[in-house]
Amino acid sequence: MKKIFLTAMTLACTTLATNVQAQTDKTLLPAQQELQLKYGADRLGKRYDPAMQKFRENRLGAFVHWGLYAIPGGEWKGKVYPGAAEWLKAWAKVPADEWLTLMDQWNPKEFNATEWAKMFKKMGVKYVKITTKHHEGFCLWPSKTTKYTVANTPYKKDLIGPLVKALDKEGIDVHFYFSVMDWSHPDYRYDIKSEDDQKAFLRFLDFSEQQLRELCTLYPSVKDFWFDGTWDASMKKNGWWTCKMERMLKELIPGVTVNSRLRADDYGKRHFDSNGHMMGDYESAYERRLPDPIKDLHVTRQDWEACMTVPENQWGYHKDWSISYVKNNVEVLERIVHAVAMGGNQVVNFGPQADGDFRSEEKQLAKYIGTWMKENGECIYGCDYAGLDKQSWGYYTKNAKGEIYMIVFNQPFSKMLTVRVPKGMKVMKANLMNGKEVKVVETTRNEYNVCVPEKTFDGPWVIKLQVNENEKKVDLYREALT
Ligand code: JFZ
Repeated sequence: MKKIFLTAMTLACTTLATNVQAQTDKTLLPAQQELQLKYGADRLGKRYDPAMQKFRENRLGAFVHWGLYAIPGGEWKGKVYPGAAEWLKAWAKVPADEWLTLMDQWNPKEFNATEWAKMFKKMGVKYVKITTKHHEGFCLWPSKTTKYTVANTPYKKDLIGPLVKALDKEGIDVHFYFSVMDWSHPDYRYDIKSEDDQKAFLRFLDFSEQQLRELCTLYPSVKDFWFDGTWDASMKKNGWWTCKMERMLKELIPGVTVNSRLRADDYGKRHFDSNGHMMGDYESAYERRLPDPIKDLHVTRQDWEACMTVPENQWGYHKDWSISYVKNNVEVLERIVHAVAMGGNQVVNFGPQADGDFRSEEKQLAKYIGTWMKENGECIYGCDYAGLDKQSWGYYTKNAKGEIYMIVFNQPFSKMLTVRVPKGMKVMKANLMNGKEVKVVETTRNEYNVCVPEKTFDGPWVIKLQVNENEKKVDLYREALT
């Protein structure tokens, strides 16, 4: 299993790299020379409707990976596995039937949808992506399509419904994670090697379609579907289905957004079609990594969302966080800022315990991020790539009014920050978030020093710059860069 997964991942990444290349170096074919695709990109360029605009302005989200894997928490028959806890079934080679008997222990007595929504609200996230079904096949909603659901556990109750309601009430958008790959279903195939395989797989695709329709009917306020587990050869040979699902969801839920990971085209090309156009509404390949702030500026032209784990690679609950590197608060914050500074969203993962509560480290992290966002959130929400050269002190973002923020992670010894601006732009004034003005000195043409006070807290400074911006020139500069 591990081998299959790794091979699939390597392939996925290689394909992706080639496609990104095609996107960036303007080698896209003129429209009339493009391959005629039935299941390629449904649209060229970004979406600008209000729902997509909202997705983009949200910028900060939380991921929740919750399923049966939270019960063993990375340990099977006395052995602790260091790999991702939600993949434990694969690491410990547990047969599906045996794995699914964990359902007899599913009873999250501490689960409180209102408390969850309050924690996320305080953290300052604008959306929550929740695993409706991960690779194991267990559904957090009482699906009529399978017996592997919450309805057939001691807990009995729906988990998605109350969560949707509580999040809706707090004004937090709900996004559904959905794994197409399903280890519980006898008709799932990794590849299609015979007619029988295809027949079985078609039955499986029909089952998946029913599940998606059900989710749309039961929870019509959902804003986004984030697909996963679509890298197998079987899916690449059935790209038509991914296209059909994207269209179906968009018909059932007006404005819904869909990630690029769902999609494969007529030739099995994923994320980007054979003509190099992104499929779906936003790119979702930046997983536990981020684009390089100098080399990868092409991403600033598309919509994208990154997702990150707090330990090295644990999405589901793992009982032992001491076995791998765990990021500190400032590192998590830096990844949020890094993504926004390049025009993307960042989603921070949570892996709730089997009892329905969050581990203390995650609660503490949510609190830290929330405190910082409350004071400095205006440099995140609705902000974008600022078009300025990256400096080693941190990152820039830009709000809709064209004001620029400096988010300072590395406080220099000299307490002076270099700001290099494009021709035609002048820095007029700099203020801290508390309104206090800080000194700006023009050192040479198009270059300034912004002075920062002594730091007395754990986290980055935010400085807001008033610039007399010549939009046109800045855009030209950005064109030249990318
Ligand atoms: C997938 C899942 O296997 C994992 O358990 C978790 O849900 C994560 C969010 O998604 O893992 C992936 C999927 C894609 C890549 C890497 C890990 N990728 O494209 O590099």
